[in-house]
Amino acid sequence: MLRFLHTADWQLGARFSQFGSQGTPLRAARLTTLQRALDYAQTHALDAFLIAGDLFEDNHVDDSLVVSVVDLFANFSRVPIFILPGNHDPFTGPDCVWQRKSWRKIAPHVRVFTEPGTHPLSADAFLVASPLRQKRSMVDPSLALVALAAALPASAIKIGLTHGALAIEGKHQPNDFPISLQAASRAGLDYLGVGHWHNWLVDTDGGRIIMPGTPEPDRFGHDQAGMGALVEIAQPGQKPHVTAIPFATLSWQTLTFDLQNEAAARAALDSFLAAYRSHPDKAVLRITLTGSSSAQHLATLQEELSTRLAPFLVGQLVDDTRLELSPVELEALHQRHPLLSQIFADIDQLERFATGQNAGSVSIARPTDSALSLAEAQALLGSSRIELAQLTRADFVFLRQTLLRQLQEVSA
Ligand SMILES: [Mn+2]
Repeated sequence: MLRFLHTADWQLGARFSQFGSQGTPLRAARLTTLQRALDYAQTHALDAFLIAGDLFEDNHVDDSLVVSVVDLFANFSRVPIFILPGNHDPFTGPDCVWQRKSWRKIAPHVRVFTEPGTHPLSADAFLVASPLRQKRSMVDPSLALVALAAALPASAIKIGLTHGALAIEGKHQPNDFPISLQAASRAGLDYLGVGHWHNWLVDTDGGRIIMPGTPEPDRFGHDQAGMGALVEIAQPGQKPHVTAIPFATLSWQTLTFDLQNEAAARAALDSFLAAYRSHPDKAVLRITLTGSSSAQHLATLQEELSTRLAPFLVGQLVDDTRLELSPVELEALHQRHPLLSQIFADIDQLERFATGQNAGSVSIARPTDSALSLAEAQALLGSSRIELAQLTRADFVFLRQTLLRQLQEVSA
């Protein structure tokens, strides 16, 4: 029985610059998670720990990080560790991260594949690896495994390791190392461990090509990230038994707060925040505000939410709301900006012509504002080469919001 842990896409040294100073704990979490996964492999006496590319964010990461990683590997001397350069950290030559001085004192149980190669995993199992040596390529990196696997004894369990995009129609770029969906069976491999995409993906080539995703989530919306693949293979030709092992340190969670129904949004917010109150130092939270609101109400709400998010490791507030004028503001617009009021009436009329719908609650114009005739509308749009029928409701919502925001900026 061969048992190993397949991981990928650690991207140590990722900057998270969009989070400012909050990026520091996000970076640190990735090392903590690596330590946890190595500890798991050693505690369970696994035959190997595989890193299928992108251990590092890029070839320019701090030297102190490389030293930390080399030291960390040295602490887990009872599990053989195999590392493959990926597209983030390709083995490109003298300037790459794999050529730093620190690697010269790497422990003997750690191997970095700087070129395609073979390594025994047990008496009857072998690893064949095809590292990346550039950032982009149209060539399938698993092709190099065919000859390597063919040279192995027929009775051996054969494990492949490489990095790239699975060549799923419409889901990959042709220059992103496209890996054939039959790459494992084509090379006669029992298992092909790949890395690149950050979500768990295990149903390719009859369950023999596995993409475990990143063991530590690095963005919102990756709900299938945070795991490593525990792989058990009883004998050659037998389907691998794969178990997802959760390793993530941090939990990335999002909530949409819809101002159209603030009571319901507040109830959802309460339970959302309550779920992470016991471990606020592990929570990376994003709240997206949607719906429409007056500028004043929005400012008050943003202040309140910022306070409520403050106890968490990362609390991000995204404003996706639309501006709404109060009756007083609306009256002021009509009084002080009659021309603008007329423009809003024309927009309403255009929307009726284009979509057959009335503007409804978003209407800003006065009913008394005279509106365009169909002939005038067509003449106006015709000179800009716009087809009336091509305009959608979203176009009109965007148009009104753009005008209102500019008006707010001018009058602020
Ligand atoms: Mn990658």
